[in-house]
Amino acid sequence: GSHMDSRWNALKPEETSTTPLYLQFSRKLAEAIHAGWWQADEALPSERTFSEELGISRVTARKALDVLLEQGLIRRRHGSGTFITPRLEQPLSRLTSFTEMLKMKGFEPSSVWLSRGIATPTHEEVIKLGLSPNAQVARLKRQRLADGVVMAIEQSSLPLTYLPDPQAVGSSLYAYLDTMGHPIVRALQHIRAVNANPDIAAIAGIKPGEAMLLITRIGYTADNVAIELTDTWCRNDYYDFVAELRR
Ligand code: 16G
Repeated sequence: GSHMDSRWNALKPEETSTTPLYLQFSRKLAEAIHAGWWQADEALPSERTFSEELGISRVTARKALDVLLEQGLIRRRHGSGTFITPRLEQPLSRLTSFTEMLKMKGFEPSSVWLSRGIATPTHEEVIKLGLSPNAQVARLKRQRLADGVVMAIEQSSLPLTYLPDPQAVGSSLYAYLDTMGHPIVRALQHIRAVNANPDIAAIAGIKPGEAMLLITRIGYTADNVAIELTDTWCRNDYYDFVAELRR
C-alpha cells in the first residue's frame, strides 16, 4: 500500500553501520511493530517483499524475522506468512485461570515448570494464607506461554494441606484444585508496576529493569479459606488488562 512506501526508507539498513544487516533490520522492524505500523493479527510483508524493497538478501530478511519470531513479536501461521502477535486482553472483572483465559482468546496455553515442591513459608505467605506455625506450603514456579511464547512468570504458594503433592499438578492449577474438590471461587488481586529484576527478566525473555505488571492474587475456596497466593509477572508488551466501568 502507499502508506508503506514512505516506511520502507525507515527500515533500510544504514550502509555506514558496522552492525550486521539482519540485526539492524530486526531492530528497526521491532521498533516499527511497537510503533503500531501494523494491526494485531495483520500479516507482515513477505520475506521476498522485504528483500526487494530494502535491497537486502532473502537470507538477511529471514534471519531478521527469525529474531522477531524468537522474541514472540510475530508468529508464523500454517505456513501462510508471519503475523503481528496480538496482545492478550484480559478482563479484570472475571475470575479465570491462565489456561481458561488463553483458550477463550484462541491461544494455545502451555507452561514450563521452573520448580515445584514443598517449602517453608515466608512471612508474607504465613500472613496472607493465614498459616498456622510449622505449616508448610506447596510452591510452584513456572513460565506461562501462549502459542509457545513466554507471556508471564508465575509463582504460586498453597497450604500443603490443600496441595499435598505439588508434583501432581498438571498443566492447570485451577483444574487440579477443581478435581481435588477445592475450587477457587473468589480472589483478591493487587496490581502494580515493577522493574523486572535480573532473575525474572532472564526467564521472561526481557531485559533486566524493563517494566512489568506484577499481579498478586489471593484465591479463596467457597468456605472462604485463602488457599492460593500467586505472583504473576506479566510481560508488558503482551498484556492489556481491561475493565468495563459503569456509573
Ligand atoms: C492466572 C492467575 C493465577 C492463577 C493461574 C491459574 C492472573 C493474574 N493470575 O494466571 O493467580 O494461579 O491463573 O492458572 O490471572 P492455571 O489453572 O492455568 O494453572
